[in-house]
Amino acid sequence: MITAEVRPDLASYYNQDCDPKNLAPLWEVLHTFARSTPYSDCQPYIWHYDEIRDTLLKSADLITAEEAERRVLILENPGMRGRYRVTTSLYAGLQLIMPGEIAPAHRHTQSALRFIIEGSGAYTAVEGEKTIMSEGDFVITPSWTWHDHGNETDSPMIWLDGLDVPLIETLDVTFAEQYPNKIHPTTRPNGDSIARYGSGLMPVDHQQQNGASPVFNYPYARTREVLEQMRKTEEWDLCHGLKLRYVNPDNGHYAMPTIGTFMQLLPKAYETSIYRCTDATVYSVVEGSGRSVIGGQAFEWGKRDHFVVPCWAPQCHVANEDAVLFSFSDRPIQVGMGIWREDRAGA
Ligand code: 1HN
Repeated sequence: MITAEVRPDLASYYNQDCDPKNLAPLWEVLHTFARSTPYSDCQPYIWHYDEIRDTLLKSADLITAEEAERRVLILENPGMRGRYRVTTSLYAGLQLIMPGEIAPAHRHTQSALRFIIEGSGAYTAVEGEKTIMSEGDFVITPSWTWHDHGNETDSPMIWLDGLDVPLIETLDVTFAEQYPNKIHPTTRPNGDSIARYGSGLMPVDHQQQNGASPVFNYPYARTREVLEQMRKTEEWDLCHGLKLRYVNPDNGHYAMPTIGTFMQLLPKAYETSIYRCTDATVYSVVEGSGRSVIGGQAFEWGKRDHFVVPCWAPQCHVANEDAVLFSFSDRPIQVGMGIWREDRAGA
């Protein structure tokens, strides 16, 4: 690397010729763009649910869901504190909604997922259809769709929010709008979208809308049944155990254009082979417990814990008992751009 420190002629060229004209020499920084392997500020990390649950519940004594608009504690990656993100391109948070509360209707260009962590019976409404949510359900609110949440039960409800906030910020395409009323009117019966689009059928003249799935709740009961049925054939993947991706029935792609979501089963004592991929991934433990080694660091996990695997960090997992893991990443973007890579090492 040529540096201005040992070349005073270059230093004065940079400062006096280039800098006033908003010009900068590529040769000083080319090595940071042209790397042989990825660099990331994102660090492997785990949030143990039993250590953060009380902190989240305490927020309800301090602020209402309506005051907060969304009462969420952001899972901030320790390598990117103050940048409101869990990986370089994605945001994650845990949202709390107490009995009787409403999180008012709005819409934005960011795409969002909810993955239900604790409680059942609260609803998310998307574009006039309500869905009642239960633990393990995966719910989407596609870009620019009106959505509100409400809890008409008598117990708190907590879910994981995953959004492409940092990605949309990078592109500068952040738009948002408040709905004039707290709640968007309900125009379709509960269960309408999954019946129409999520049952291996589709209205004959249905036209694809915006690249997101027309199914907006993928209930855990169905997902779990699929895993249980598939385990009977004992066809385990060496790196993943049994791993499924959530799919948009319109086009066979991911449920949303920017965020890929997955559910996997690791049977008791299963030890995955070392694996790495370029999409930094957030995991949510749905059932069971186990241990992962991520970028050389060991993490013990149990139900409702959340952990992050950075881009290209080697990962392997062992289940102490049958374990089910939900995960999400920006894989659809990387695949669409033709830059996604994986390395299955020996497997
Ligand atoms: C949002 O709209 C929700 O609708 C949650 O529940 C988290 C984080 C950033 C921007 C919008 C929600 C969000 C968000």
